Amino acid sequence: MDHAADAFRTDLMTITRFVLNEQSKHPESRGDFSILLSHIVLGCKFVCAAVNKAGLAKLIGLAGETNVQGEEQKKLDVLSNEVFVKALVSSGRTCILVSEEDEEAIFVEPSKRGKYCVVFDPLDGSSNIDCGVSIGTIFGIYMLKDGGESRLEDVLQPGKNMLAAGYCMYGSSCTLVLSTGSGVNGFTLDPSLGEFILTHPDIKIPKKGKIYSVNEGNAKNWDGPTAKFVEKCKFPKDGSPAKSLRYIGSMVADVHRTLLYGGVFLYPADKKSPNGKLRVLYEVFPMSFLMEQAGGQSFTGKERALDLVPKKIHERSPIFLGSYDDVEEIKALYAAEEKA
Ligand code: FDP
Repeated sequence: MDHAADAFRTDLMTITRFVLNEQSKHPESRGDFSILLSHIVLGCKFVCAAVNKAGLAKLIGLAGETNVQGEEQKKLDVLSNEVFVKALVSSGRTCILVSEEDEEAIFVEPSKRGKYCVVFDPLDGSSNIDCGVSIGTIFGIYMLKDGGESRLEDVLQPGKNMLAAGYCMYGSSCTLVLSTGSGVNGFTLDPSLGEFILTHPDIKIPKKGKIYSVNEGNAKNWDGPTAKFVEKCKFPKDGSPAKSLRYIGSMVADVHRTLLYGGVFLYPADKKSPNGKLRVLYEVFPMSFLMEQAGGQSFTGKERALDLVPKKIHERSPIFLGSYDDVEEIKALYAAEEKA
């Protein structure tokens, strides 16, 4: 990419223009999906601004405490949830919302109801908030199953039924990565314009990577195949170079790096957490959807992650996702264990 020329580009592909272009490929479309996405984008911009101000706010005693006017300040994750719930409901295009922050699913009142169900984690990687490390919002979108009354089953669908998925990373820049089921595209927020601009068109993950990403502090509780895979990454027996370890502990940031550089991100099951840690609906599914759309794979240790049928909205699952060949190796280790 010619960055110098790029800096003076005058024909900008904004996310709105991109989504409208996609919409025009479906003449029957009434624009509902584009409207829904524009509300998600608004939520991302709001949270990005709040994240950028958070450190500063803390300096003057704001975040999570009482401000100079004696008003209680909301924690960033609570604030982000409120922003997304309000943005989604006011779009008039949603019927069920599942948020990491809310115990129960939200059923949108009839006057504001639409046909889409949105599952999301408004601010993932919350243990990184206070030290200013990259965090993000993750979302997935389903269509109401039979167009009638909305029921909880409408969000308990396998990930392969998602119409779209994405995340927004609040890092050194604010990056929104989106798939509507035909490839993956990345947009960077230009703060001077307040617009997300297409900067990473048609992202493809390298077929094999040089990085593995896992919380190795859990190693003593891992099962055989996970332990064998990580051992192979560090001490390959086939003459290939050892992989590098990178682990931020913020899923959006770790997955974003994996998508761009290749390699594998894993949050496996262990003896203490037999279902792993990450949530199926708003972590495992959206990220698996993006990985597959970028040419990678995603596996639970038993099956293709997107085939999983969740029984509860906050269910967890082990997850191995990333470059096609790396995940293939993990699948082979689990298959061998099953055979044995
Ligand atoms: P966090 O607990 O900071 O909110 O599911 C949440 C998550 O972060 C992911 O973003 C991250 O990948 C993972 O948990 C980190 O877990 P560990 O601290 O156990 O490594």
